[in-house]
Amino acid sequence: MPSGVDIQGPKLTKADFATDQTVRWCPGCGDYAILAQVQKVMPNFGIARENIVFVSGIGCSSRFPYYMNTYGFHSIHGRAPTIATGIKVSRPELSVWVVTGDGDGLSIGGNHLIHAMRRNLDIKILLFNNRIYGLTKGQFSPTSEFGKKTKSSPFGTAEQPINPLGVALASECTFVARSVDIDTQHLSSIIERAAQHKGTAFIEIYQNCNIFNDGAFDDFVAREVRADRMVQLEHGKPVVFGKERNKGIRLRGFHPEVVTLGENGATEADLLVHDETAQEPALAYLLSRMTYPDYPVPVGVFYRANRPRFEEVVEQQSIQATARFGAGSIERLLESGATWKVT
Ligand SMILES: Cc1ncc(C[n+]2csc(CCOP(=O)(O)OP(=O)(O)O)c2C)c(N)n1
Ligand code: SF4
Repeated sequence: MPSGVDIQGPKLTKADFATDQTVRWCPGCGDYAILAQVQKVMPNFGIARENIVFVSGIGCSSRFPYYMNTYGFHSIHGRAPTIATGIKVSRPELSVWVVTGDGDGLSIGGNHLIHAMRRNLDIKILLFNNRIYGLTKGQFSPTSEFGKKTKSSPFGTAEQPINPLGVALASECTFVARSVDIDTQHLSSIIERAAQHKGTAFIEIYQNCNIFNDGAFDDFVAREVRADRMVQLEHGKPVVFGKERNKGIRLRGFHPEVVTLGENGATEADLLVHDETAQEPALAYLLSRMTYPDYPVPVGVFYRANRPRFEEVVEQQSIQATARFGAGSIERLLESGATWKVT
């Protein structure tokens, strides 16, 4: 059961989380695979549907709450973290999930996203990264590659893409992870781990938009190349990858390098051992910057930490203030201190 959520519900199944709404995503969209995994893991948390809320902004990904048989808000562009904050602070016992896209969460909603993360509310944020604006038909997004030609960048974009995990780490997020729409087993395990975390959990999910950015991640997520071009991070284990499990990442100062075990004297003992609980998120940041083709692309939990949660601190302050000053009154507050009459 997600932390802070203590409302036990009846035993549910995946089918209980499906709605009667017609799904409006394009056939083949990666959003379907993510929806299926979320619906699959939800019953494991033992929470009644009426105590779960999915909040989204605007975008294809943000249609998600319609398809979850829970409470939901399809809200305002970029403002899902804000609405989720209000819900969690006023009803801390609820399980609150945010679904956002790379446009919704990192363009118009960038400001809202970073502040929700640094507050460490116990909310779970799923950022569907398809490196494009899908709903508005194919404009570049903050995660589009430098030089990418789109409808709104006919000569190629002139700006560097944002690294969503870097944003989460810089915003003091206490659980930072990445997964992929088509790696369903990995995705469901990461969603479960996010749900167990006590605090804000951020998962970047690579998601294929087969209409406006098809194959954006194929170079490394395609089944036949994945083992050699991606690496699954596991806490306390050396960072090893490859079909033969014979390649790994070694750190030379602050520079990660790919080595082949058994070549040039490289052994497993030389490899970086992943520590998702490292006091400083510097290692997680280094890993988050590893991109194909120079490196295998890492997935898994990059970083997690325990810190006070916003809703708990606010609740405690409220209890203490009420004990000291009595129950509050908006009228008294408005009339207190220096007041002026405008005539
Ligand atoms: C205030 C406002 N500005 C712009 C838009 C247009 N708009 C709708 S969705 C969107 C971007 C969605 O991109 P993303 O979050 O990546 O979602 P996707 O559709 O790719 O899942 C934009 C710019 C809007 N609806 N409201
Ligand atoms: S436009 Fe792209 S992201 Fe939107 S539903 Fe279609 S395939 Fe999915």
